Amino acid sequence: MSTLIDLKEAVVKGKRKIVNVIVPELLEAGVAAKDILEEALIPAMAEIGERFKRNEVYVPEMLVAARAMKEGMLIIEPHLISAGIRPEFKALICTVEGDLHDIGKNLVAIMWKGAGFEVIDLGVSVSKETVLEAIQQHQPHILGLSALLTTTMPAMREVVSFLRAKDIKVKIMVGGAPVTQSYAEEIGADAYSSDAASAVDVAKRLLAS
Ligand code: B12
Repeated sequence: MSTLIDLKEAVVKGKRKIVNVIVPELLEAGVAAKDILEEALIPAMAEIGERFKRNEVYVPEMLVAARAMKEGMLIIEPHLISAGIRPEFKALICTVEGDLHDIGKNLVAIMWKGAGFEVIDLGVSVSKETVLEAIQQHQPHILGLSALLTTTMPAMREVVSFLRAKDIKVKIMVGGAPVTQSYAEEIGADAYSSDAASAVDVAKRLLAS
């Protein structure tokens, strides 16, 4: 009989076939979906995030781990919903208008999901008007904006000032290879993070403040 430790290990190693076997096995044995999430899936993503920060693993390892986590999540999601477990925080994320890069944004979305956030991903090349509509519809606590091109960084600034002008209270976090802490401050974003692993810590700190 597999354990939560085996599941965590399988996610860290990105072994999604094993995850697809262990998760139903644990549910069958009466382990609560909440425990599977909080004691195996989330710690696995936290661990891979730490390893990434220490340069022990790189983006490909993070992606396979994330995919394994996602498959585990898919299996437990209906159980979490029927148990009435609601994520503590809701996040909205997208790549800004004109920019089609989504690998980094997807990683941040996955790490946020891994940390237990509900994440609504609006995709790539998203206009400020679409962001506003989505905020009004979903009422997220945090908005993540990604830009990979120096030519699309101004679109990031536009989203921030557009939302501020409309007095939208959402916390805004920005990232992407050309984006920096000082750029985030300059455009009035609430936070910046250089990678998906620290995006979790930074978001949690921001939401606690
Ligand atoms: C893959 C790629 C593409 C793919 C994108 C596929 C996809 N589905 O994303 C394709 C082929 C489509 C592409 C197209 C183009 N690309 Co391109 N692309 C890249 C490449 C090689 C990798 C980007 C990547 O995925 N990195 C890996 C991820 C994991 O890293 P990341 O995105 O930085 O994300 C991390 C952090 O930045 C952060 N992060 C990211 N987003 C967010 C958001 C938040 C909220 C937070 C907190 C953190 C965060 O966390 C992530 C994970 O740790 C880069 C080169 C490079 N090494 O960066 C060029 C690069 C970004 N591309 C570039 C260019 C020029 C283009 C094109 C204009 C090329 C062309 N002439 O057509 C087009 C533009 C298309 C468009 N309109 O967007 C340039 C940009 C130059 C510049 N300074 O503006 C780069 C730097 C290549 C280069 N050296 O010239 N590209």
